[in-house]
Amino acid sequence: MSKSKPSDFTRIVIVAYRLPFTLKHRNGKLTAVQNTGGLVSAVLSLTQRMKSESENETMEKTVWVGKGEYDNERLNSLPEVKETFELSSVRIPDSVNEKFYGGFCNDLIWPLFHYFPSMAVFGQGYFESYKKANELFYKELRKIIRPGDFVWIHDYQLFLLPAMVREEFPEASVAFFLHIPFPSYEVFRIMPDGYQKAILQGLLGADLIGFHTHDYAQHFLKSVRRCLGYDISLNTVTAEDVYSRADAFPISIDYNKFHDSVLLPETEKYISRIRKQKRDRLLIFSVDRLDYTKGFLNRLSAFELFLERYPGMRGRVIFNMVMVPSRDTIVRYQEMKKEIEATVGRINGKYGTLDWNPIIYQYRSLKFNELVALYSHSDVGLLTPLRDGMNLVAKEYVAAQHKRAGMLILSELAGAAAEMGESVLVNPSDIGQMADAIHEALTMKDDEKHKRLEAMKNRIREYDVFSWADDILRTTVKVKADRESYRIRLINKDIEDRIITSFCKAASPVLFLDYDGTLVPIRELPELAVPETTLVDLTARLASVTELVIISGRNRDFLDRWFSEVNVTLVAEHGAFIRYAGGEWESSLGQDATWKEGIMPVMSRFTNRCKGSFVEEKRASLSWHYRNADEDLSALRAIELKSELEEMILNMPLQIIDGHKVVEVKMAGYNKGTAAMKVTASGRNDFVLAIGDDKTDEELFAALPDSAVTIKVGKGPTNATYNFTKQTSVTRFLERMIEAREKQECS
Ligand code: GDG
Repeated sequence: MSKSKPSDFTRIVIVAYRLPFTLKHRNGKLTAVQNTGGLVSAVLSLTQRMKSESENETMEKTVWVGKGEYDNERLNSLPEVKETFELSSVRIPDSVNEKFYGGFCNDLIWPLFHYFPSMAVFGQGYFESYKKANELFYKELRKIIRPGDFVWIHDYQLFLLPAMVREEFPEASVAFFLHIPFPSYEVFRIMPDGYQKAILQGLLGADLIGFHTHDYAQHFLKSVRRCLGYDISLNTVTAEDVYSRADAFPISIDYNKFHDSVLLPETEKYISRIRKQKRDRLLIFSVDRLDYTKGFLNRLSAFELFLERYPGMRGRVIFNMVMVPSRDTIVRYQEMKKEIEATVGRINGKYGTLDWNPIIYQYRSLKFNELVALYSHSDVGLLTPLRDGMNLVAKEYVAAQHKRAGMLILSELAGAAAEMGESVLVNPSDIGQMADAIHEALTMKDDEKHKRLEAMKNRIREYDVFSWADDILRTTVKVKADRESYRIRLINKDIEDRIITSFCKAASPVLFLDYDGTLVPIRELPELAVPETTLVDLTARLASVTELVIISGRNRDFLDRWFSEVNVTLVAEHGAFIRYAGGEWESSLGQDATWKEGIMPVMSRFTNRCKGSFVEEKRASLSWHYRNADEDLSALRAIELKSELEEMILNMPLQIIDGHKVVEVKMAGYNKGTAAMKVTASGRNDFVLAIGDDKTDEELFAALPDSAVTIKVGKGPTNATYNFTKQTSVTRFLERMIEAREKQECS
């Protein structure tokens, strides 16, 4: 098992579409200005901290791989770069980049993942260019990767990269973080099947796939289940060669930087300008890039309606709307900009007076201190995107509040809403609600504002961008360790050989074999899962070399019908009945089965509410099977059924078993574990082996002594020591056991 701690990493390798510097080439001279985003400082601080954690100072400079035009040598000799990162630029020809970045990323993924499917363009050659660009990134990355690296890939431009890394470097530690929303499966599946699979499989190359919110992570997992059919258990996806975890890691900000910068002299300069301009008026602000996801027109309509509904506010409020230039060479964006500007002009024309313009509109980016000044002196932050992965401006605005407090109005469709429930949350399509929210926020009492802000500030301060980065790194270490221990548990040839050797040496071995999913594959209907003659022969041959127990949830009739001729001990209905080889059925139950009369109607009702599910009645139990029903609906119904049943069986000697696609109610006091204990009670068995696939087999694995060999068929958490990946491995393994023992004539 891996013992790696974060400090065991010797280097961080970031891969993102953009390098962390803005490069300018003027008069033959190249200059670099470090980008001020949270990610850049988080990564630098993480490197610093890991350096101080690894006492021997083995931590190396962080490498940042991104699209760039200049030679690495030239870039890395720039004084501004030398201090911080080692840059590695990926050259992407314009012809590829146009269809990769402009096309697949921004014309397809961006609108689709932000729930604008009608704006998604499925352009010719987009996907091929996307693949090509990911390959170019990989070509650069593979030159760099070394053992001890933590490779951290960012955002929707690089969905295919993690799997490329995993294929060539199976031992690498890889995290991926998505900065935009991951849409619900119904939207994701609008893309052609091939794109869906490539994106999901690409991402599953990472140990950890991080999203801003729990919902995005769940959308991703659901897409994996529906599109690839992989097993998912507690956010962990497992399949042949895949072991990946998806979870929420809401990105944050450098809280102290935004909070403290308000008090800096460089900021004060801008604050006095704002004071002069606003005088005794109230100030509302918004800052976003020019993009259709930001909901500018809805916001303007809401502000207009606010002025109409609350005439007393006219002349007393200014809305400073900052729109940061972005993609404005594209016609669609130019048109959007024109429409926004026309609307601003119309509202100002309608309500403005000689000394008051309701909207101040700026189409430019602000200097950092100017931005902080605006945050600190605005009475309301009106951040109402139609969709946003997170929205960092909301967190920055809250962090910049001091004694003079403002209030945040936040779209419930921004990822930030999941953590900022104390803000005034609005639906950006509900213009009336937004208009009222503006009034509510502007007139909110100071006490109330402080109370709400404190709660949000504490959260952002506690989980700032540094904790966020740290959290991702530590979780990746954990997932990697889990992946390794998981792989160790998969049975390989050596382990099989060792088991068979001890089996051969044993004087009195016993084997417990589950039936469905272990001896035969799971079938759609239980009655279809009948053994073939080869299986009956196999069990007969096994029974001639060892004591054999078939331990099943099936009823007595079924087991009798197929195995009456075999010298085998049968356990029916999960331990309710035992028939020792050559003996009669013995019951572990009382006779009263009237409890079924209460349970049956409930299960029948759920069958009617969930097409494809059915009830199976056995002597000692009732089961609601849902393996043939719609995946999601039945999962929900199963939860409802369990909770209804739990209430019903309170104070009754009954037990609910949450099996594989089955909810079963049975009498309490016995299970496969108690049955196995009865069989092995004499203590004579010097070799015990159990194989099973279901949750009910877990009780068997748990009850057996540590010396027993326990094997789960399938993946996922288990009490068993080993796993087989597929049912067919069981038959092959049993054949080997028989042969080995027959050859040694030790039966
Ligand atoms: C993605 C997702 C997610 C903005 N204007 C100016 C300026 N900014 C700074 C802000 C803030 C950042 O840029 C914008 O933050 P967003 O949250 O809007 O993020 P994006 O970079 O657009 O995009 C988004 C984010 O990634 C993080 O994962 O939240 O949902 O779309 O930090 O302060 N900074 C300066 N002048 C400006 O005019 N100095």
